[in-house]
Amino acid sequence: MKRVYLDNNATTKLDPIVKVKMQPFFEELYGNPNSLHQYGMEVRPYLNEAMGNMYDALNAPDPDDILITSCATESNNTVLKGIFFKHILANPTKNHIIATAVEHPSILETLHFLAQNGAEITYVDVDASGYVCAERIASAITDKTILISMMWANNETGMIFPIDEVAHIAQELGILFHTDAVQAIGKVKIDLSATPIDYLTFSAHKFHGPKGIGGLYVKKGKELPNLLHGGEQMGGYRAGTLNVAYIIGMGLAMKQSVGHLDKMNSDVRALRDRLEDALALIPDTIIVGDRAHRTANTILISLRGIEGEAMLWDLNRAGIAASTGSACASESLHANPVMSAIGEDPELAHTAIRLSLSRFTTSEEIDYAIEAFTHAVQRLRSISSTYAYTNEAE
Ligand code: C6P
Repeated sequence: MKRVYLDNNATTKLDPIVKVKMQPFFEELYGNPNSLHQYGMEVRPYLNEAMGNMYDALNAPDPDDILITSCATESNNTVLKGIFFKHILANPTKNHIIATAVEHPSILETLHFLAQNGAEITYVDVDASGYVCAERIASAITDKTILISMMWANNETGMIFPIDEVAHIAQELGILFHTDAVQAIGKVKIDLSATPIDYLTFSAHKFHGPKGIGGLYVKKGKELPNLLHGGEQMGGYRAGTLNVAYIIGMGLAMKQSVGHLDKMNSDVRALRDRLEDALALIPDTIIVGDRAHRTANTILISLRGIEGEAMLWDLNRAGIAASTGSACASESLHANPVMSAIGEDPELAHTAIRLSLSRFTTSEEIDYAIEAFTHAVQRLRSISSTYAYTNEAE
């Protein structure tokens, strides 16, 4: 059966050249980089190269830190809990955190936990297109605000948020600024020397690196308390033997992705637009967000009268991988939380399908996806009495 992978916001395939680069570190180059013998020492230049790739890709100034974590969820927990321990516990008069209402659960659930422990949180709503403007964030600031945490691009809608503007507002007011850039690497230009970001989260498997490795950029002077005690790795900040092969894979994957930024915004965008234009011709569909403000690979479409999960199953039978939204919420069959936050029509939240391409997606795959998607909608609508009834009534 033909298989087409259109769930690249959930995870991506490993770039073949990244796999080749990682291989020796599972075989002959297996030393612990903290060891003082040859086995340890011979690994270090490769680690330095990988870290250099990440600093270059993000244009991060040299004195700043990039901490290696196991995933973006860990990076997000680290920054929020670190700020709570370092700043809010020390000075409870500055206990206010601002985030958008559509952050990833690793932000939202950590904030709920911090709220139970004395932090005050404002969740800023998005508008009907899934966007939130800088003025809306600014109007939530109080003299108690210590941190603004705002994702760079939303994982479900692909909407790109005004990070540069908000980062400058935060800097001017002396407020810490964190961005979850998981869905932005390789899709939008990131320049940490120009945009005053204090903390930035990323995860290798979203840009064709391996799963189980991520990072947190920390600006010089904005250090957080130690996360894992018990060793000198990561400057003592996160003890534990480094995951050498994966760090090397992540470094090259980030270099490759950022190197393909133009391709993402030309070739991948053209494929996405062709798919979107074809799906928009299907009656009773809503595509969320102006595509000029979305990452070039993402479509979130709502199909009136069709349950998202039913559509997923039909697509899956045709070999197409899509999702109803965030993969980590897929085991609970509730409404798509981002669609709920966008509001208006409650049916939207149950009928959303996310399609996300990558630089490995081909034109033939898009042709096949258009055909299979259209066929699935026709089939499901033909058996849905609710849809038939609503249509007759109109
Ligand atoms: N979003 C999705 O289907 P991890 O799995 O920890 O490396 O990444 C978590 C994460 C954090 N922030 C954003 C914006 C994300 O999109 C994700 C992962 C996947 O949308 C899986 S839930």
